[in-house]
Amino acid sequence: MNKNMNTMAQLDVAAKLDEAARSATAIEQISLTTALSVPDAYRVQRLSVNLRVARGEKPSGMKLGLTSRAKMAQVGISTAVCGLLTDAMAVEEGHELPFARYIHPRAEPEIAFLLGKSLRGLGTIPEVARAVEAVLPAIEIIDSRYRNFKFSLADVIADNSSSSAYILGQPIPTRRAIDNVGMVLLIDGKPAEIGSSAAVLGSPWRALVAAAHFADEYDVDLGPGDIILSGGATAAVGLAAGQTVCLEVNGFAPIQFKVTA
Ligand code: 0L1
Ligand code: MG
Repeated sequence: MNKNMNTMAQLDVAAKLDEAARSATAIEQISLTTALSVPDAYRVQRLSVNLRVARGEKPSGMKLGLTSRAKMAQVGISTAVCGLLTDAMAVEEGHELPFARYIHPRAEPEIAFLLGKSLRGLGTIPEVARAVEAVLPAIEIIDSRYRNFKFSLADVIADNSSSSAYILGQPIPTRRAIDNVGMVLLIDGKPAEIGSSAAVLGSPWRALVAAAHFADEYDVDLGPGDIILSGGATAAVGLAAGQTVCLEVNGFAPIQFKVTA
């Protein structure tokens, strides 16, 4: 095994993960053959997103991952992570999600933030709250590029924390309480996961503070118009073609989309 990854090796892994996502083809975990540290993995993540940006995608924010116990237990990792979003990952509410574009997509219920100001240098809930223009319900579609959805902490970070798509609901002003709102993810009209936003680090606002810290640590510009996904409040649900997926969050309009072949 290599001890440290040089830039060429990081680029090589980034290209491999990028191609796996583009071709919807699962690959072997990187950490099975290469010593991948967490800092290396965040560098690979950035390099793989740079490849998307070079193809014309625009950065659109950050997702927090593994911010609830249900999510941590589902994948056996108990450290919060972040990933980078681009505009190509945004799916319009009510539109279709083509299953063939993904390897083994899963949906999870989230609270999202729309930023009105930069998050850089902010460190407390009152500070980050002042940077938020609106809160929104959101469904994140995660899709690990690794076979069987199995990975180590560094593997999943390198894979942009399984980022693949997100669907946003209607924004509402931030004065609406979001600390403990009920969330139900329905598949074909039947509840598949039921939870509360409080499962996300005790409050999604804490996930926003974590996003500000990640942005400072990994030098990510997050500002007006960017979206922050706070993390799944429940375990993620595996999707199949033909399903209709709906998220109901107390106090918000529901979000729905259909999974097509
Ligand atoms: O959004 C998430 O919590 C996903 C983080 C990566 C782990 C996973 O793919 O479930
Ligand atoms: Mg998520």
